Amino acid sequence: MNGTATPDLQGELSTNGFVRIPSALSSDQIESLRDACSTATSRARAGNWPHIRTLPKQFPPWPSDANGGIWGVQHLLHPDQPGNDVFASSYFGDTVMGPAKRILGCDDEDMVMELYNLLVRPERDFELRWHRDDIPASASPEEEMKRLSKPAWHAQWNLALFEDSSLVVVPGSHKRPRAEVERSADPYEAELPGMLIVEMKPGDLVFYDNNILHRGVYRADVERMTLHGSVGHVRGGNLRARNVLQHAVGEWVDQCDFGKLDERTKQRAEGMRKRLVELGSWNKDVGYSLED
Ligand SMILES: O=C(O)CCC(=O)C(=O)O
Repeated sequence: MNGTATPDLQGELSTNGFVRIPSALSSDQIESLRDACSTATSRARAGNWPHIRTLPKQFPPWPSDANGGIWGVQHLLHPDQPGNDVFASSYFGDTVMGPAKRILGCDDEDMVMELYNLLVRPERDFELRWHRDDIPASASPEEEMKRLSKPAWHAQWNLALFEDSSLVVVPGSHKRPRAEVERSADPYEAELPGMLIVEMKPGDLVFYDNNILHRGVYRADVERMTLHGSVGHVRGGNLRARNVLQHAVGEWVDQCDFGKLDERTKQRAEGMRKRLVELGSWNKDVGYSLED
């Protein structure tokens, strides 16, 4: 805390690599988002939505065949995604963008639309290996530090609609190279020194640095609907462009209809979309951050 009733989100995120905001959503918001997420997930499992995270692949690009099972539904803001207005309201509204602006230390005019996806219960138990989202495991300690000492220029979050203890992080690891024990560990090591299982209740919001050392551990018998988003700062430039555009958002972002948002949120959304399109026009052939 910073001495007032307002938590120091930026400070906590900077120290630990993640920060939790309990009960960010009202029960009405949880209910309406659960409905929209159930529809999106059922369509995806039935093979009616091609933008999915398929088992057992960890990183993009993912194939669009859902037969082997899925662990995520991509592109909630896509114009063809049913419920995209509910998702747009949750992405661009103050519940998430308020804390995101405090974390980035910026105003609406600096923010760039990025990704909004859904992480779901897989059809069979599945685990992600330890990773940083934008630094490959092969990086030397010097290469890790070079990247980690640059500003993040983004905020990334998980917004849980059911209890969720899938995300495991090593607090503070977003500021240092991997220790020898982390570097030489099995990629699926169940216990790393100091690791923490991020426990979330329905409606909890957790922001985390995407280059914190982390993994996901998912169970087929535990319901999961966790909205997974990121927002950029306009100064993030091509580093952020790679993170976002590797997910092919550029193919549809100009077709999103933000007409159902209230006027203030709509203006924010239009500005954020415009800045993403501009970023895309400067940063072609971004490639992929990590490979399976
Ligand atoms: O499931 C999660 O919360 C983490 C997902 C993750 O680590 C990733 O998408 O790279």
